[in-house]
Amino acid sequence: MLQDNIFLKIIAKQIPADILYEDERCLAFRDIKPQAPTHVLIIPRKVIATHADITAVDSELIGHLHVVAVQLAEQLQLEEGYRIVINCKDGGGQVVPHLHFHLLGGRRFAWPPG
Ligand code: DGP
Repeated sequence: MLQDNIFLKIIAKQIPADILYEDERCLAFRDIKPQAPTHVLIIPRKVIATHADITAVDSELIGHLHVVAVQLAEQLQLEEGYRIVINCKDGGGQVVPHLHFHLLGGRRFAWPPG
């Protein structure tokens, strides 16, 4: 159920996470199953299930998530570069039904992605 997903429990501090940043609109914490030396998830507090559920009212929020990603990349010393990934729905590899940006860095990334 949407209201039961693991990220809502992290937002509610019902389960622990290695939180690197939080404010009134979002949270950033380390991924439990890192795919790169640095792997951080950036999530809005607002319930948005998938990237496809973003609407025009979320424009400022989505922009904010990107600004937070840039600040984290700087803080985490990803000056060589990094990758932002948003998996959308099952076909896009999404497992947790709450919008999240993956911020990945610390290694080189191939293209096309798998
Ligand atoms: P996605 O496949 O795009 O839905 O990615 C979900 C990510 O969430 C995946 O990389 C693993 C991560 N994840 C799942 N459960 C937890 C958790 O309980 N804590 C943390 N920190 N990350 C989690």
